[in-house]
Amino acid sequence: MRVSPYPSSYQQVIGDLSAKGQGSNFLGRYGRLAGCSAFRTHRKDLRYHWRMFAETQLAEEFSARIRAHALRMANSANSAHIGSSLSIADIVSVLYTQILRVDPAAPDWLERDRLIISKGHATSVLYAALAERGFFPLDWLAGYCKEGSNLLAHASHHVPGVEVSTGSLGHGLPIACGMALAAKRDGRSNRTFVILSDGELDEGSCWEAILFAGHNRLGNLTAIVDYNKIQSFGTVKEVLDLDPLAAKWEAFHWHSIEVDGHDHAQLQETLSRVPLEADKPTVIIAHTIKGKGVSFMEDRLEWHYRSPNAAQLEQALRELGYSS
Ligand SMILES: Cc1ncc(C[n+]2csc(CCOP(=O)(O)OP(=O)(O)O)c2C)c(N)n1
Ligand SMILES: [Mg+2]
Repeated sequence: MRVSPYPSSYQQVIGDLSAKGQGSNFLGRYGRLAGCSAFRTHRKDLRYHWRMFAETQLAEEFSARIRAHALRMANSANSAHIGSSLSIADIVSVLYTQILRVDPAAPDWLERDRLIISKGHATSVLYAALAERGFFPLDWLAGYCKEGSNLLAHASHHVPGVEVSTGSLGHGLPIACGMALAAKRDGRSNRTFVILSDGELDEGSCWEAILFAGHNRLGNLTAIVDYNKIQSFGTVKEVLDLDPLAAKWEAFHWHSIEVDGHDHAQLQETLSRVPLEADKPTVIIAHTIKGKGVSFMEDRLEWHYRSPNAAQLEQALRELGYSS
């Protein structure tokens, strides 16, 4: 089996999944392939392409799993914001399978990378990803939004692996700036990532933080904007237009790049290269679709607040390749 360039990725995720008896078929298949001598003699570039393929497969399967968990959680808790969660499932998946240096056995490890989901209403996929990575048992997910559970409707730092409680929009980036500045001053190499929503950028506190990070040359900070073009009560264009979004961040001394927020290979390639410019914070503007992965939820405003009933859950899971 290959050596991963990311301390916490691929092999660790395989370990996490198989420890729980959930290793997937493709992991077994490619794991056996990697062990055979013919495969070992292949050229370096072939190994590279296989590695990229296997990592993308891993992240895509992880995405489907966390989408399915989020849908079941929304149905069981009768909670909202499923569209917002599905929107960032691919980003969260690539981060947790390929990018973040984190250790589920030591969630407070000082050198860990930090991830803040500033759009804290989209927390179901975060909880699902943390459970899949082994930060806590998968059966905790059934308690989501219910009496006696720590898994609150908005991200709670009482849950292992959640860095910061969020939900009141506009707080995540300012906190991430503080974390990145502290790491820089302490000489630590850990990175800070923060996922923001497009509607959230209506908050003035975001722009204070954008100004601050550029000024302080926080190259260890990466913001990912979930640019799904929909907020609670309308489209971003109708409510408060953000365009030209990349130019605005650039004017505040950030390096910007635009990607397809559902394209795993593109996300992986971009996230593994940050900072894209020395000593500059990076913003990744991820073009996404609210409700991505479930045909009747995609790009539909009403799925911001609705939860799927039993029949809708069944259809959604079928579309993701699950029978129930
Ligand atoms: C400070 C603050 N004001 C209002 C809200 C209520 N609220 C919840 S989600 C949301 C906006 C949703 O749109 P967007 O930010 O684009 O997130 P998406 O659901 O598209 O991910 C709002 C206004 C909030 N959570 N925080
Ligand atoms: Mg939005």
